[in-house]
Amino acid sequence: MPDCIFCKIIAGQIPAKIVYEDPVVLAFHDLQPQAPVHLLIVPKQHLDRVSDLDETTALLAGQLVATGNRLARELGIAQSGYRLVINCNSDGGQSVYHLHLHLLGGRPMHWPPG
Ligand code: DGP
Repeated sequence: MPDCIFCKIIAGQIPAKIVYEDPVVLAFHDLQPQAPVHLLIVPKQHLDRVSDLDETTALLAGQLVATGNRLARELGIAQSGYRLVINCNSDGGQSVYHLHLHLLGGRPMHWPPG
């Protein structure tokens, strides 16, 4: 998607602090971190939002979560705990319309998030 900021990061057209890449997903530091650990895990395939997942793409959700789990272990926050978040559309707090999973950790999280 030509105007998608995360597609541009995936294509290497704009910089990001990339921490993990495989043929399906890319993980990088959030530009506006909300916690000591705040990574974004995105599928390389462009989907606007989580509600666009269907039977042909649903496995991507598992790959995002599995990558988040592995990165949490590698970053040493698996034991203390972490949060995996996917925002959907405006009321859900989504601001970038390329499906992404937030990995947040390194401090206690509050609930409800507000
Ligand atoms: P969301 O609100 O769920 O759509 O989260 C989008 C996140 O993306 C938000 O926490 C800020 C982050 N973000 C926006 N633009 C950029 C960027 O150009 N680079 C990086 N690394 N993160 C970005």
